[in-house]
Amino acid sequence: PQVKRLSDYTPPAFMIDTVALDFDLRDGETKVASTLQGRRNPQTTDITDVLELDGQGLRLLSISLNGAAVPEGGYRIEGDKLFLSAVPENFTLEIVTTIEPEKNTALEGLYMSDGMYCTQCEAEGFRRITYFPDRPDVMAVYTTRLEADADRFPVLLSNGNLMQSGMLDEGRHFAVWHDPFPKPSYLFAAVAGDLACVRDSFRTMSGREVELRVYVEHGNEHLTGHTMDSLKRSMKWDEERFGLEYDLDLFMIVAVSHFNMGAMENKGLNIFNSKFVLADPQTATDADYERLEGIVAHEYFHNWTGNRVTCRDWFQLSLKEGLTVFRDQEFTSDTHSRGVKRVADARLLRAVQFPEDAGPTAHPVRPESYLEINNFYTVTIYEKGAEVIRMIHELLGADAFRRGMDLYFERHDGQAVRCEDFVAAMEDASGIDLGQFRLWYSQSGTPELEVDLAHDPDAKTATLKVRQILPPTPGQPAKEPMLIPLSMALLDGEGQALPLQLLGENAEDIPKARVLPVSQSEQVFVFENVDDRPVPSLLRGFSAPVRLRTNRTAEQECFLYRHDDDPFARWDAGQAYLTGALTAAARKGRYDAVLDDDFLQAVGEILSGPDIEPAFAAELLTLPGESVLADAMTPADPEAIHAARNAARREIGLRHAGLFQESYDRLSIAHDPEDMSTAAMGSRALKAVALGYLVAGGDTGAVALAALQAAAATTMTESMSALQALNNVDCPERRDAMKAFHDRWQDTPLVLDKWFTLSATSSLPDTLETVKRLLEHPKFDLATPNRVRAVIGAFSSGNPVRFHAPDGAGYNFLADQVVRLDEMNPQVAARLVAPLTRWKRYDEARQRMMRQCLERIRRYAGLSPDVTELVAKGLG
Ligand code: DPP
Ligand code: ZN
Repeated sequence: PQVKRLSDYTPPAFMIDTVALDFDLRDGETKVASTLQGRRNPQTTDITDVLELDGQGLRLLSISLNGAAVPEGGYRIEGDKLFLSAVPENFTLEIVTTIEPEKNTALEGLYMSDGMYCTQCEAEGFRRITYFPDRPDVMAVYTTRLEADADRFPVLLSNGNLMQSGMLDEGRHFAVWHDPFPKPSYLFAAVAGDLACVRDSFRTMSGREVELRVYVEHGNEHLTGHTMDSLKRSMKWDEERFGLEYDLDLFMIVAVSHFNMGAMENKGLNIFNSKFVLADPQTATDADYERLEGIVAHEYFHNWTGNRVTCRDWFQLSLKEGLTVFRDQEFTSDTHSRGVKRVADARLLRAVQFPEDAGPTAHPVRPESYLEINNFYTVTIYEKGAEVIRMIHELLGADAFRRGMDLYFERHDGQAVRCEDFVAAMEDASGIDLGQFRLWYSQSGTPELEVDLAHDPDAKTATLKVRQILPPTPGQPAKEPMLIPLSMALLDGEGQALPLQLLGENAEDIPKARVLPVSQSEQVFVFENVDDRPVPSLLRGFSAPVRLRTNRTAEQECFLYRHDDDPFARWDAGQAYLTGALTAAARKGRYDAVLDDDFLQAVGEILSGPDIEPAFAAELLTLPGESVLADAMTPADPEAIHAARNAARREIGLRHAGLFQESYDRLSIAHDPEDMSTAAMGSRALKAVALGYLVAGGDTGAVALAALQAAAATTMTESMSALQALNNVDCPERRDAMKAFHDRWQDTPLVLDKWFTLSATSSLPDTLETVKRLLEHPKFDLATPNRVRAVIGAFSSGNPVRFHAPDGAGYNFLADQVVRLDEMNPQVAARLVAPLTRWKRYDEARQRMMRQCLERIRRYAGLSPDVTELVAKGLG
């Protein structure tokens, strides 16, 4: 496989205006006839007469140009490319190929999932369906005819509107769909199956009636309510917040059980992992509800940011993904709690993106090269990309940002563009220079901000000294200083924000919070009229995706944890304190009195404080995860971290057993268990935290309480919070509750996945043995990505203390599974490799074993480009 480089981009020599596809779906072999109308690309001076098409795993039956069969010698096939020569200025190209969807276990292109046909074409799946210039800057109007057995595949769907349908001989039938909007091939979709349809409608802001359909397996109709509701709210929100209206008369979502990703935004025909469609309070947790809503919104929002304006090439992936994640985050913030959402997003970024940015697969938000684009659907492209958009939003302000969005659509609707075009629209609409800011797109790695406060009581000044450190990353040894918006305030002894008068500034309208534009390696900001030493509240609202280091004392961090009025900064002060205390304990190997009394008291105040939002309290009381702590310790010692975190949980649980019990009792009756309002979900989140700490405190009554909750639960949220509380305790109650859960849900795949994940993430010492047995479970199936992720992914990414077992058994297990899965589904196999590539963070013995595992994978004959790329980067 060849490395692709952004700098090698050339526009296509030929454009395709229309595509007519005809699928003859038959057992064993599907025939695909494609008719392309094309012409020379007027935007290029390329005078070649050779048309380049992509194709992978296709059997070519015939090819004809302007009505005449192309003779052998008129084209040549080299690897996954077909080169057709003597192509005139305008042409009609007809290509007939056959494919075998039944044998497609990679789940890219056309494949079968539980007896239905479906497609996944992003990023390069369309080339597995037919020969085509499979690149996003070739946008065409598609007409799709599907023909199949009428009994087994009564539902035939593709993008756009249904034009025609009817019966044929031999019990077959057909449907013709037409999508009037030009689109790149990665947005093509088709479905054929026996599905139930749930219908609704949405009236757009201009008064058009849009038909909404959700297709699911028969018997699952009652599980689609939250999906339909989320869709309608997303449509309304996009109209209100961005003035963006849906553009077709029909919007469809199809749920499939075998899916590599979460969901896919195909024009007018979204295809979803069933995990993110099906939900009711009995089978889905509150967290599942929130995730489902966010994903439905995300895919819907792509209709404008991704589909109407798409990417020129895959190096621009964050153009649509970063922007669309920003949009779905805003939707969730407007719908639920902004502060809680900000904390959740920061938590994810720290737990997953910062380590990626610090490891051997680090890449910029706009990468410059790749071997396999599937490996670039990363937290950096998505979540860091969204942070970059958020910083633009903060730098410009909401109004100018909205004008920038309007200008972006005005300029680029119907085009395939670059990240640069988005930034330029924002600049032009606001008049704000984003020159230096652009480095966020090209420089990889997480910037570190070192912020020290000094107070001079005589001069009455407070001085913030800010240093930015840009650590080297693969291919980028040295970097230029970036523009980092640092949102801050100075708090007095009562926690009140002080006026922030910068040196030499007029004393009028002095704000109490500011965004400091940090743009140099070292900078100093001096504030006047500060009588007493203040405590700096920093990076408020997580104003930039950076690592913050300060000279604040543990005492000051606890003070902010009590008093900061900015939700993120308050939570972050607590996390900073905890990270310091827990890693110190882990380094010393001493697990008594891990936490200061000061902090424990603050926890008590949060629990008994009257006016704190329960969902936010739950965040404040949740310790940094083991992976975040490992990231702050060099070399990371997974066992010491596990011990320190457990010790801290025990201390908190013991100290406040009474308050946790009170909270638990109060929250148990605060809402109906099936009330899915934001407030009810928040109460349950805090109740789960309380139960967790009661069990962590070691009281035997607490285990009985959790067991009782598991047995009596009438909803999945109640069930799961009880099982999670028991999951790391070696007791008969855990075994009984797990068995009862398994027996009750063994025929409900999405719930059984939860059982698999609980089993794989228990920190009990024998978990690896359990996981190996799970692979022999009758319901385990390597061909089902959700199940693979629920067992193998959960163990290797969600159970650090067992994955990093000192004998290397966890590493060997993962290497074996990666190799086994790669033959079947490279994309999912590659996703599993990441934990092995982070060997630099660990001690020498672990480093050696992890590298040996990577070497062992690399030596495997026939390894996919997907896994090859990650293993090669991992070995450095
Ligand atoms: N379906 C994936 C997403 O929406 C890739 N586009 O992010
Ligand atoms: Zn997306």
